[in-house]
Amino acid sequence: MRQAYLSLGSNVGDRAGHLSAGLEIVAAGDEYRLSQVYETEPVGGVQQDDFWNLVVEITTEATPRELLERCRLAEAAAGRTREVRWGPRTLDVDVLLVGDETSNDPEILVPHPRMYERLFVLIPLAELAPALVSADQLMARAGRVAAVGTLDMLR
Ligand code: PH2
Ligand code: MG
Ligand code: MG
Repeated sequence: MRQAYLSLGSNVGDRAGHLSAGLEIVAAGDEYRLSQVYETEPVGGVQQDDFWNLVVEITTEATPRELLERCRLAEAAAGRTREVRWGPRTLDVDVLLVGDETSNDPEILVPHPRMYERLFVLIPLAELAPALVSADQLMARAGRVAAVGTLDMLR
């Protein structure tokens, strides 16, 4: 068993509902811990509503591939369709880290190649696993990220 970290984000419809439903699918019965929910400014240049983002730590034997499959199932269950890259979505789930494994599979790169550029990932990740994020990494990033409470409070 090792700890895998996944990032969840939603900025369309019932954000707390999409995050909760997605979470049950990606955890798939494994034990998990959640960060708070953060309201975050959209990154990537597309004009759109604020996201709610969180990170989940899953204690699992699942491989990066298997975790990617769970992400796809969760996104499909939220009714996600093909959309603009970095545009609005009911639910996005990305695999960040899987223990200390590296995956060079082009469909599922681990560690996630852009995770250290994104404050909406680093802040909730640091809340769950402070040793995985340095102060320098946090300070080098800009963008509004505000804690809004636990998912339990919001749903
Ligand atoms: N996801 C994106 C693009 N931009 N911005 C924020 N704040 N949060 C996201 O989850 C996000 C984003 C593409 O997956
Ligand atoms: Mg994403
Ligand atoms: Mg994604």
